Amino acid sequence: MPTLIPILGDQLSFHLASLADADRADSILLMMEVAEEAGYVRHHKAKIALILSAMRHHAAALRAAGWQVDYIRLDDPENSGSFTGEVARAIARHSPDRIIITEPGEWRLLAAIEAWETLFGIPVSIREDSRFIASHALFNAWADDGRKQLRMEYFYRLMRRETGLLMEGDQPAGGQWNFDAENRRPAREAPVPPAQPRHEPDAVTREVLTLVATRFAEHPGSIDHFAFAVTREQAEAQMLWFLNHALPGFGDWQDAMLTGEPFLWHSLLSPALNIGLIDPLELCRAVESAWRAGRVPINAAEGFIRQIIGWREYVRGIYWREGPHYVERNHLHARRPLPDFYWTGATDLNCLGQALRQTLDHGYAHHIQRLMITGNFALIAGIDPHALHQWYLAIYVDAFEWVEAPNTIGMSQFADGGLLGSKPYAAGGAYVNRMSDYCRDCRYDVKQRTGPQACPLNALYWDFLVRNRETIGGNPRLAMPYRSWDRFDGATQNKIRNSASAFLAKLEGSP
Ligand code: FAD
Ligand code: DLZ
Repeated sequence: MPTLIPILGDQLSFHLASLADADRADSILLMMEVAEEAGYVRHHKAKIALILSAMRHHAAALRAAGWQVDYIRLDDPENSGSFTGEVARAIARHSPDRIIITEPGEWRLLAAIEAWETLFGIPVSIREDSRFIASHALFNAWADDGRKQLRMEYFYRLMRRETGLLMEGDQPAGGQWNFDAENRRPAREAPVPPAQPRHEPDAVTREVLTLVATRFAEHPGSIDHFAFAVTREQAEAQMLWFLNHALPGFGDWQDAMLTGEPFLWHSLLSPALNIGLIDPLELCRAVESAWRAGRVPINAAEGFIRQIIGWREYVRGIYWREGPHYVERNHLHARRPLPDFYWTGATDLNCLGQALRQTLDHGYAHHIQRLMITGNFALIAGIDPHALHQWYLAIYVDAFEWVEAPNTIGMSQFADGGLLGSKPYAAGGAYVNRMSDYCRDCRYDVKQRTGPQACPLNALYWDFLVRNRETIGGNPRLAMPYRSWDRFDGATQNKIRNSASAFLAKLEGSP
């Protein structure tokens, strides 16, 4: 009797733990397009298209490599619509004597898979996902090692030592662990960014795009510009393009935001990494080689490698360590509903409009847009972090809960009370004006604090600090802004708070 090996839509790699010792002649690989996965949050059309197209291409590659693949298409008339339903049908077809699966990327699915053994009466082995550098045991050993705080920087140094990346013996290459101080140059100094390559849809992708356009017409976002890498070859081409054209400027300009430039010096590799088309370590080794060959500066190579072996591995460790209820945390008791304009882009704050409209157009925004535009607005406006988490999970093509939730709940909304960040990433208009050209074409004046022309972020920022003083007022990293607030006279303080209240009252009825 064969072994049934389900392969999920973000497990599109030949190097899966569940395949490591599998016998091609005696294994059935089950790949399932199911409506439940498109609907547990209302995913952006481009995200559904990316996953279905990449799954179809991967199934063909697996077959070409000699694997037996049982592939369930979304429009198969018998499709039950869920992983559990499809595994039940596959068991009836193949009578396997066991199931082996690589762990999924979400608590929700892990719970469903853990129920299969009892439900189906055959052994189910769930294997740890070996596509990550840090195992659960390694992360937990680090976290449990008598630390008061789980700071990414220290975890990152461990990852550098574990991988040997950018190391000279036991010392960091270039004499420093972190070159961030040389990064983050403001947008107004930025040269013209390199043009991203397009991976033109082939017949498989075009068929998926038609399916998505009809079946998921009500879902947010556009697929008109769809050009993501959906095969390993395209992902490798994207990686090569990045190494040659964007990586040299990545360090300097990683925080810059420019009107009409959604991608700038970013790699757009998160979808390929997260669904398994590219191996993170292979990518980091290629980046290191580019630095060692003198093709890119150290601040670019180190800055990029830190995002992958530092942040990416670290947020995953936090997600699994903190448990399924992490996504419900709400340290600041923020309760305001998510404004409708997050789904439409229809807002007259130009910074938000720019970030939201490119998100709807592409399913993509870069890190600082996610953190300091859409995330910052939600934070200072007191938006319910769980609603925001569901939005991020739905709207970005690279969003899977293990990576999205700690970034949203923790880094961006401080809803976990400071597990990921030592202070909330809250900012007024001055930050946006320094790091972007968005304020130039905005109907609001970034220099004004109150009044009808004033940038709403300014009053909201102060209002956020005052509203949450009881919870975060003792944070030493916020001592300076609280001192500044206390120096305003009473009339100014009132004006600021009234401006914020008036804006927030209108927001309830947005757009
Ligand atoms: P680049 O700027 O080229 O960076 C290179 C790579 O580093 C990325 O591909 C990614 O794999 C990794 N990386 C960078 N920052 C982070 C980070 N903070 N956490 C994890 N990996 C990181 N990333 C996701 O992959 N999926 C998500 O669902 C996601 N949600 C986010 C939500 C919020 C609120 C915030 C603030 C960040 C989120 N990120 C998420 C992190 C980051 O914004 C994206 O990884 C990045 O924008 C992807 O674009 P890129 O590949 O062009 O990245
Ligand atoms: C996100 C997604 C979507 C939209 N559709 C499918 C699908 O039809 N089949 C599939 O195997 N996976 C899909 N996925 C990805 C899963 O939701 C993913 O495996 C989980 O989010 C766990 O990370």
